Amino acid sequence: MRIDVLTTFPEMFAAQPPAALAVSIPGRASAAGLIELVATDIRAFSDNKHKKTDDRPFGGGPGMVMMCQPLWDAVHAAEAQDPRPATRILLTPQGVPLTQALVESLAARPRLLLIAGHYEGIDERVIERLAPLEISIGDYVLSGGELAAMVLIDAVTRLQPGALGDELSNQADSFSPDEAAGRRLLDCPHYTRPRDWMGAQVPDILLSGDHGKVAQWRLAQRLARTAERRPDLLA
Ligand code: 9D3
Repeated sequence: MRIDVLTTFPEMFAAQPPAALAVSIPGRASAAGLIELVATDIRAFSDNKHKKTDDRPFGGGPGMVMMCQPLWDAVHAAEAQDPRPATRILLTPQGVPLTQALVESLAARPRLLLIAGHYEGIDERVIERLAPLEISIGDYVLSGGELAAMVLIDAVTRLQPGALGDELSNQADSFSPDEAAGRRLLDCPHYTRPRDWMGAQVPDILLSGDHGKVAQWRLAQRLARTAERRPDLLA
């Protein structure tokens, strides 16, 4: 999969791959050539002699607004570099929430083109013409879309065929009935040696050697935790 990132802070993606994606599963996937990450500097496409990419908002108010032209030209220049059709994505607090279901859909595409902004906003007319999928990574305020883009890249990268190493089995073959039914549950608690740590014990069932009982207990733990912490996932 090819992933383009369009940004006015290309230095965040200058390292190949960026530090946050150079280790663990994304690091291995990069080394194996499963994802190809290409950063494009939107500023390089400014027609303006000062390489300006933003301007003051019509109607007044604080902050600056990204202009249409540099972003429009950057998108088309990036898309022309490769014949695979790109799924355009704008990272924005106004987007649909990123979920694992959406990640799975995006992971199956040949090419993603991610647009990250550092502005109060982007001129609505270029968003309308580019018609990107608009995605948010949650209800909190970031300084820009670049870290959100890296979160999305991490999530889709680990789903590329071959990205999960031996130490992490793909869970597709061990879905619980609830997951098979499309309900996503929180994980169960985990324990390792020693059996007694500062007087705290490992639950007896995990030491019983009864794999059926262990599986039952884990599913019950997952359902209880999900009901307690994330009732929205069961609704
Ligand atoms: C003054 C209104 N602000 C909205 C709360 C404007 C604004 C804040 C932060 C505009 C852009 C940003 C930068 N954030 C992102 O680009 C962003 C983001 C986020 O802040 N939270 C969750 N997901 C995302 S995806 C991109």
